[in-house]
Amino acid sequence: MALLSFERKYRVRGGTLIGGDLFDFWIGPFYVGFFGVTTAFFALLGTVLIFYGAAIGGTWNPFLISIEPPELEVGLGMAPLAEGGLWQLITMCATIAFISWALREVEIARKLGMGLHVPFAFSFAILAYITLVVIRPVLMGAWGHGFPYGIFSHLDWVNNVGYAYGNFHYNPAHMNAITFFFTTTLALALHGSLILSAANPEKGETMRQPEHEDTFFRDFIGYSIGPLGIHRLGLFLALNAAFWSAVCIVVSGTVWFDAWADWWYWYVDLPFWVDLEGGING
Ligand code: UQ1
Repeated sequence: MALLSFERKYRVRGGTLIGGDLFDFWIGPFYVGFFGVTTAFFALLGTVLIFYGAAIGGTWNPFLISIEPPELEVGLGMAPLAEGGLWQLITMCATIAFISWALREVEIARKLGMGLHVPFAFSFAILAYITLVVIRPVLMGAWGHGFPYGIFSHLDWVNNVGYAYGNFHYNPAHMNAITFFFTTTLALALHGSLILSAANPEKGETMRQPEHEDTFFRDFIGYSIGPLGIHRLGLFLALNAAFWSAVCIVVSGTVWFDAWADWWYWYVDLPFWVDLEGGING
């Protein structure tokens, strides 16, 4: 079935979470829905506020524009627009727009009778963002712990927060996150190259089947995870990368306040050798 006739066949009414039939229509190729309207509204409003912040911020250099969160002294109160209030409104707009986008994915998936894997996956990215600008600032008692919205300024923030805990690479949750990020790229490199090697032959050559893909890996390492399994593995790896990123920052400044390298003294302090003569404490 050609793509366009397929789309016509499956552009069905229903599956909406809110609004019934009211927003149940398409604009060109795009499904609208209640959450399409809220996404567009809050994305646009947030963008306008960013431009307003840039206009009163003293530079139009795109690398230097920065929307700063309130000073720490403001705590969890509301700040004047030019003193972090814009950051607070933009954060609200972004959060509502991101969640609306996920719920629009839910409505589209429901229409098509599909699983909710895509919005489930996207919600991990939303969780990572909300952890940085809402959950951790609230746990620490000040919006000023959120990161600034600017290209260089957010890099500086990551640098400064990292060194506030000594060396962030010693953060065990950060280690997990990095390992999952790297393993995700390994999995996608293996998968993408394997699929192209079988499914995208030279002109005139025949396409190979999933059995060939399985056989390649059985010949190679004695094991194939299978054409469905590799996608389960990929989703698992990618979601864990986002999840452990959120964990590694939310525990910094809430349950752990020192250099992350010192966290590892739990190992040195294990009862087996803590009092041994000649040991690190003896
Ligand atoms: C794999 O086994 C497999 O099944 C045939 C794929 O599906 C097409 C893959 O893309 C990859 C990369 C593998 C190999 C992966 C592991 C973890 C053995």
